[in-house]
Order: sequence, then structure tokens, then C-alpha cells
Amino acid sequence: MTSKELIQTEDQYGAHNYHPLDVVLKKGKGIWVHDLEGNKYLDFLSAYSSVNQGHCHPRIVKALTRQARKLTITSRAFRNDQLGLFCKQVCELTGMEMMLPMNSGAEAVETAIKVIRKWAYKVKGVPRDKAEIITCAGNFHGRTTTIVGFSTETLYKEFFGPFTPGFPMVPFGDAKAIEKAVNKNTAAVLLEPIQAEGGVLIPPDGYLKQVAEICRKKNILLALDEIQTGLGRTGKIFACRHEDVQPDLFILGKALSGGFYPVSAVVSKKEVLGLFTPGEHGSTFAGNPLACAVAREALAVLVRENLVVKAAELGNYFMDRLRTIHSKHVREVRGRGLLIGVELKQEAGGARRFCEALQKEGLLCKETHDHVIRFAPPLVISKKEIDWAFTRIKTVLETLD
Ligand code: IF1
Repeated sequence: MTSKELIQTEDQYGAHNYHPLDVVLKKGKGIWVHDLEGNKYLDFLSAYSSVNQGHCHPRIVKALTRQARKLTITSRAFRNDQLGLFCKQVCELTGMEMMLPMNSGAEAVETAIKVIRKWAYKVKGVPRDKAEIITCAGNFHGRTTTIVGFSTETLYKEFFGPFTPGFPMVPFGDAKAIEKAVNKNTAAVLLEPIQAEGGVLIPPDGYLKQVAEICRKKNILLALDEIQTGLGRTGKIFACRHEDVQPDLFILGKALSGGFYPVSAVVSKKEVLGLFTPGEHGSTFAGNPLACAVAREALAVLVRENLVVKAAELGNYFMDRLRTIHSKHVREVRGRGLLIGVELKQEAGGARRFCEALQKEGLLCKETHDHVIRFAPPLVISKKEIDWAFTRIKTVLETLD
């Protein structure tokens, strides 16, 4: 079948909850993906930072196929020989005591919400059903009905209510607003260290540190959604490490599996995750040996290939170069590591047409929030390949009317 026919089939039989670029991909390796017509593109989205390790990383392929031949799932009714080692590895990486595996990012966020509430009732002494979790305007934590209930994006929530109460909201980047929103029923603050979907919004320096301090003083948990910012993307293993902050809970996903398989996790201390008792929470697929084997190798690749340092160095280099572009359309270039946003002026006519032009140049990008082009290549990219991409980005930004 041709691309056109496949697009037609997908549009006829698949729900239209996305508006993808018209490119049908069939294989990928490292930073490159190929379409049906044999065109090759540099993947500048990395499946929203799921493939930090690069597409079809050979070591992860090997771990996956090896495990797939042995044992794929046991359910948590029985134990398997992979889960414990995966938990240990993630705890060591995060400096935490316990991990709870899930599948999607949204499920991990839901899991964090449940355990935070239990902590509020059992440890902090909040009256039953009164626990509050402070969230930030512009957040993105996933698509479940509870999570979209505390989104500020109409599109994500408009027709999906009624919603779950207990999520007061403050502006992102304003630590004082958090302090003001705290009351005796506050259980936690939940936020992303950088709001990626929000438009690659980086909070003021010191913000996370101040928030962590407020949480400590007021006996509130700090839960960081590092599903997109974690695991090297921003040039540190976790984005909160830019401010030497250790949260009470990490929520991880995406690159945890190198993009092979949905693997997410909540990582925390015993005081929190130790509160779950058998039967209170679970999932059929979570913690299965295939997922664990894949994730263990995906994490090993991050360390082995020094991808965190690479993201920091190449990110700075790339951002410096992007800032030299003279384009009437660009308002600001901002980012951390290899999570970069180029914000266009309102008059530029939206980021989508720039993404379409970049596609013709061999770069696959995705706009966020109408006016921001996001650049987030796999962290295995080289300086030469960044230069290759830069030339094309410069051309598009400088020549498009
Ligand atoms: C979509 C956005 C990115 C996330 C953070 C939790 C989740 C995500 C910080 C949920 C997921 C994805 C999901 C995907 C698009 C994408 C996205 F534009 F929508 F916001 F990356 F920027 N926390 N982000 O970024 O994880 O349940 O999807 O595994 O929903 O269309 P998930």
C-alpha cells in the first residue's frame, strides 16, 4: 500500500484524536526514521522524549528479544526474576528507597495521586477525603479523567467532566503562590520541573529549591513529574538536579524503556510508597519481566553512552547556534539540554507551517501550543548531525515568509 492509501485507511478506521504530519514511517535507527517512499528524516521529537536512547537501540533490541523468548508476563500474582533488579536500579539512580512500576505516564501520575492521598490520611492526619494536591496552570500530566480535570487546556477537558475535586491550582514558576495556597489539608505539590507541553517553559532560577523548602517546612510532599524532563533530556539525569533538589516522589515514564514499550514508575521513600498494602493498587502488565528487562537495558544505555553529559554539551551548543539565526519570526529560543523551544511571534502564523517546511527539509518536528517549535532529538545525536539540522532550521526560519 502507498502512504496515501495507508493514511486513508487510518483516517477511515482510526479515531481522529490526532492531526499527524502526513508522513508514514516504517523504520528507525538512532536519530533517523524512514518513510514508505524511502525518504529519511532526522527525528526531532523523539516520540516526546521516549527515545532518548535513539530508535531501535541494538542493545535494547537484544534485551527485548532475549527476554521475549524466555518469559514476557507473570502478572504480579507471581514473582519474576527481573522486577527486583529493575526496582533497585531505579532507586539507586534516583536516590530513593522504593519503586512502584506502572505502564503509561498517566497511570504513574494516578498512582502518585493515590499514594499521596493515603500519606495525607495515614501519616499527616488530614481528615478523610479532604486531601488537596496543588497543581500548576499550564501543566500536562496525561489524559485520564482525573488528570485532565486539573488541566488548564480547554481542548483536553471540555467535554470530559465531571471531574475529581482536590486539585487547587497556582501559576507555574511562582513559589509564593504555592505558599499561599497551602492549608492544613494540603498533601502535596505536583509539578513538572519544565513545562514541556506548556511551551518549554522554564521557571525562574531557584524556583524548585524554594518549592522544596516550602514543602519541607509545611510537611507537604513534593511530587515531580519527570516523565518528559527526566533521564537525561535536560542535560542532567533529572531536571530537578539543576537545582540540587530531591523531591519526595519522582514520576517517570517515556525514556525509561527507551521507547520500546510503555514503562512508567513512581519512585519515593518508604514513608510514602511503603503505605500501599496488597490489593490496594496494581495493573496486569506493570512490572512484567519483558518491561523490566527492556527498562533495565534502557537505563544502562543512558549511563554507558554518557547521554546525560552529551545532552548538556550538545544542548548548549545547539541553543547558542539557534540564537544566531536572524529571523523576523523568532521571539525567543529557550531550553535546557536537548529540550529546546523556539517561540515564534504571533504574526508568524503558527508553528505548524514551520514544522511542515522542516519536514520537506528532512526534519520531523512538532509544534506545541501553536507558536512554539520543539526540538528534542534523541540524545545519541552527534555534533555533526546537529550542524546538519541547524543549517536546515536556519534556512526555514530565515526564508519562510
Ligand atoms: C499525548 C503533550 C508531550 C508528559 C508529562 C505525563 C505524561 C506526559 C510531563 C503522560 C505525556 C505526551 C503524551 C502525548 C503527547 C505528549 C506531550 F504534548 F501532550 F504534552 F510530550 F509534550 N507527564 N506526554 O509529557 O504520559 O500517559 O502519555 O505515557 O497525550 O498526546 P503518557
